Amino acid sequence: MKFIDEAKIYVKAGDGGKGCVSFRREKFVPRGGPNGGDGGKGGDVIIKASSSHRTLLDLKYQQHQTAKRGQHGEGSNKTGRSADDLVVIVPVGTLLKDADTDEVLADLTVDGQTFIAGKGGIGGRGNARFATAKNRAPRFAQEGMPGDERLLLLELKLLADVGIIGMPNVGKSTFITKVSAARPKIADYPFTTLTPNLGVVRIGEYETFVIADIPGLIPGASQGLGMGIRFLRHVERTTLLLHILDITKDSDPWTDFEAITGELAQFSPELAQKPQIVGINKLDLPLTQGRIKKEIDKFREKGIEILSFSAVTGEGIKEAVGEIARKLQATEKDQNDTE
Ligand SMILES: Nc1nc2c(ncn2[C@@H]2O[C@H](COP(=O)(O)OP(=O)(O)OP(=O)(O)O)[C@@H](O)[C@H]2O)c(=O)[nH]1
Ligand SMILES: [Mg+2]
Repeated sequence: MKFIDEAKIYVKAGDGGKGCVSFRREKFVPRGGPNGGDGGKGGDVIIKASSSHRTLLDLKYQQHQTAKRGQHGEGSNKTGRSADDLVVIVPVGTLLKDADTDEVLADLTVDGQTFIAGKGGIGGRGNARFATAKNRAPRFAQEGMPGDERLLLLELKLLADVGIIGMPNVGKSTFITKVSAARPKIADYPFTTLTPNLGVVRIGEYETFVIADIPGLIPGASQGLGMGIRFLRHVERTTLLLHILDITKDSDPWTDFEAITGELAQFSPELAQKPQIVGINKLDLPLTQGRIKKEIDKFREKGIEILSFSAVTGEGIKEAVGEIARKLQATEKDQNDTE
């Protein structure tokens, strides 16, 4: 299914139904009293998060979400029926903004969470309500109130504990395949991954964490090179980042590491500050084995501990997952302590 993480929609809640002007008609009674009923309420537009939805694709093609109007009131004091609410389903993790002011209206991070994006108008009162001692036969009734309308910007930001970042082709998708049931496409060319993938990693019997694989980053991504940096929003909510590097004939992991960290900072300083676990992949390759020690030392000199593993053979993967789980717990504990 196509992954769409942004949509702009116009919501219009239902207008209230009109109040009715009507008079009782009875045999032999020349003029009965007023009996026009009230109009019904218009439907609300409700945005609801669901974990069974993964994308905003549906909304890309249904940009107008209009709830029905209330029924008009009728004679014999019959109130018009209120319209049903219109429920628009979005994936969990959807942020709702007012498209005109950019104000954040709601962040739907829990399955079933709702936000009323537009309130339906109340129905107009029928003429029966306006009868007074002075005016026993009012010939007027109210219009219904208009339903709210507005332009909404929807932004999906995936919810994961760990975000995998790194240059294209370093083995990010291979890693997620190795540690979870996710099966993203893997291939020996850059930009194989075009949309984020989520995987659930099991640690121990009951504990799990969610890991997100996003498209590769390159130097200049913040200027729009490659796939750009807009996918970084999907790792913004994570607790920590797993930064995967590889060693190729003409590349140097430290230079790559600095370049990618620079791109993160361009996207958001908070993201660049997030705790990272750094790992060199493809440990099974002779080229990697020949240089790994020297490369690890370079990181150590800068005070950064770094892991090494092979997402193909599985060497070092268990240790990497253990380290991620440990750091996740430690970071979450720190965050809870400071809150
Ligand atoms: N030898 C070896 N090859 C690996 C390893 N991990 C990944 N590869 C290979 O490297 C290539 C790229 O792997 P991917 O997992 O698609 O890389 P990616 O980082 O997801 O790449 P993008 O989605 O393009 O950003 C594939 O041909 C993989 O088979 C590894 O540990 N050892
Ligand atoms: Mg990939």
